[in-house]
Amino acid sequence: MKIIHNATLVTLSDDHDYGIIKDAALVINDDKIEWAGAYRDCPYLNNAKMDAIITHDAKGALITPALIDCHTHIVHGGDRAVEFEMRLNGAGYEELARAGGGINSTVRATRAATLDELIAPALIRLDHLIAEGVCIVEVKSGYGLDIETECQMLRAARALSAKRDIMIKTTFLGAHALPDEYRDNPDEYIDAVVIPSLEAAHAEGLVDAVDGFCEGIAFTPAQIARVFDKAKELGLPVKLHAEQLSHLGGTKLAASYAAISVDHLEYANADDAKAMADAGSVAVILPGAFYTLRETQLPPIDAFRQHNVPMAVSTDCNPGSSPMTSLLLAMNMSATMFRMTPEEILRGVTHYAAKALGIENRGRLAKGYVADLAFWQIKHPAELSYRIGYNPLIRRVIGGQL
Ligand code: DI6
Ligand code: FE
Repeated sequence: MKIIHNATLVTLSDDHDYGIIKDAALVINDDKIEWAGAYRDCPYLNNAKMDAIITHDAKGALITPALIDCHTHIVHGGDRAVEFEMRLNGAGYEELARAGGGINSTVRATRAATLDELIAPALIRLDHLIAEGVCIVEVKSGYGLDIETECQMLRAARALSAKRDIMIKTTFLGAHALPDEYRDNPDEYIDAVVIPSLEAAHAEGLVDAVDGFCEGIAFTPAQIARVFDKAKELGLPVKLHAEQLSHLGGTKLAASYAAISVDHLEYANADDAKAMADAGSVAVILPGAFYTLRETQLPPIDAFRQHNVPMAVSTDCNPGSSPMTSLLLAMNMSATMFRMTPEEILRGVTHYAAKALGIENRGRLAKGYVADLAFWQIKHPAELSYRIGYNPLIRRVIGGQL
């Protein structure tokens, strides 16, 4: 057993005021939290077996559950910085597409990369997240768009967890975009590539969940439904990029498959929020893409509140619409741009992010939860959303390993 003392705990176990406990003690047994409460009430302190207890002075740190980034595309080849500059110099979208730009340039770079060439840059991005106290990162495929490269992306994602102290959750996103070779045949692409890739990746044990991009520039609800049917057949949970750029009905489709999350949602409405509430889906809010695309349609945060839809917040780290590797910045953006409260946001990068990944026992400081912790040099948890470009992390503790 270990006892952490001289700390303020942000337990998130209470429904109000973050479940803050001042002058607290946190008791850890193996990798799990055994007890969290006021130091003076700690039943383990005057224990006869005190010798077997290791105490750790947190020196006044504020401790939250470690953070969780529940929607990323950190594995991919290349980047789109030059394209970014060309756009700012006035190049049009079509001009760039003809010059091989956009998502298909990332697909080409990803296909050309070896496994190690996918892992190395992803590790750099991952290290930025880890430096901010992140303990779980979800990683999607979706830049391979052929059977071998979709699997290769997921292998690269899984390999990250052998190189860092991090849990990686892998999501199959074969229905992300239409590759050049299927330009006019989205249905054929679903049959010939997406479904067989999903089967192959699943057979290799590479898939924790199945995602899609339901959008005018991507796939229709009917096409996504075919992918979801296969996911269901394989016993895999689903999630969806929906209503990001327009209202196409992806949210209701996802809800009808009991999606664990629906993500983006700028163009979602109160009906969609209701459907998500009934299905138990988490709304994943992605301010990085909103910011990068200079979107003006705000996600319906009030409707999510009214219907008690849990909200998560994530980076959506990807080379096109959200080249962002800071979850703390995503937190700040969610407050300033979407008027989410710092408390909603902190819950959104901890236990609701876990829920968006189908994980039950993480993201709170309470008995039975895994002891994944972030120690911060701050006085109040609102500071995590308040500051811009500032990282007060002192240390991360994974699985109770002090
Ligand atoms: N939504 C997005 O904004 C990105 N993917 C998605 O599903 C775009 C990805 C890219 O441009 O590379
Ligand atoms: Fe995304």
